[in-house]
Amino acid sequence: MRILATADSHFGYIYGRTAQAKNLITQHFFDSFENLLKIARREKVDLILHGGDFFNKSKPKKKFIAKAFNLIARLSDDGINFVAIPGNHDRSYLPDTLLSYFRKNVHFLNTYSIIEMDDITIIGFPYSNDPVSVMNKISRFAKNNPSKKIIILCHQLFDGASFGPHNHIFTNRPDTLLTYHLPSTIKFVVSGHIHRSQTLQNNKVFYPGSIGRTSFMEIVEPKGYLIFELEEHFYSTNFYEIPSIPMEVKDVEVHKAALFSSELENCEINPDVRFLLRLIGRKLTENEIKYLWAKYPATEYPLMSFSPKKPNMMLRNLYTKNQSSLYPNISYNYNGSKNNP
Ligand SMILES: [Mn+2]
Repeated sequence: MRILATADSHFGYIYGRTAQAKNLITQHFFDSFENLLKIARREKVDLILHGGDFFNKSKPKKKFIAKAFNLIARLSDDGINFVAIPGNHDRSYLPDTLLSYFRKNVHFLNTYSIIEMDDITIIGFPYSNDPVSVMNKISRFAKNNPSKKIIILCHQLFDGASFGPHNHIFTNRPDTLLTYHLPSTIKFVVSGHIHRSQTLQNNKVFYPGSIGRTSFMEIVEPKGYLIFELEEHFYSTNFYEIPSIPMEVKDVEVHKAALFSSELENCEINPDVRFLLRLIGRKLTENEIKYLWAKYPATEYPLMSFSPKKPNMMLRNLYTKNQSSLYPNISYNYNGSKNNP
């Protein structure tokens, strides 16, 4: 069996300073997803798993719902199964309008659900504030059904997950799931939530990552999807990169009254990427903020943003040095893991 795993499509995500820019970014997420579906057909996958944050907001516009569903409905016609669960951005619930577009082979799971497909059992559940209880429930099911090959689909934080340019690691938190919370007999977990693709806990947990960058914290991350090959007694996985809109971050140290002077004059802004100009070192004045907006008009720099946006804020340097050159074309593979039953 072949499975394509994806997550965090954030349909309806908006960014940009002009209507045109906003459309471009929103459309990028739909295009990336459509690209994944093409790949699913080409690679003849049997099943697509979506780990949540399907939409960017819990009450998405009708046009976004229709657009997303139309893409998925065609898959069903091609005989590819699709299973999705809601994430925290979906407020653990996918809109009823979406569910009402019923199709065979398409499963939007708004509650804890068990789906049998060929010889595997998919257990999916919406983003939960108490994932340990849900895992206990799955453990009981696994114990009573020792021969079932269980795959868990969820949208949770797993201990050891990393994100951001400084590789912040989530650990020792009450809301992170640890290896011992997982039923020992499961095959693996596919989860949304962390936008950086990674594998954790001895190849038991996989984050496919988001299909496009939402936050500048994702600047260094390649975006893509995972393909799992399930054999009788083992599985293997690979991460494949898809194109995404590049980001650049430029830091300008603001000294006393230096903002209007040459420092900004020498600062090259690339209008074709999502560009973040960070003014660090001291608070900005109202006039300086006005000056910046005037110096970089939205029509010329539609994908540019500043921080801080408020004059009374002061910025620390969040990024490693030379961040503007940090858009590496990283591609990496997960080694297939032997998972003997
Ligand atoms: Mn997300």
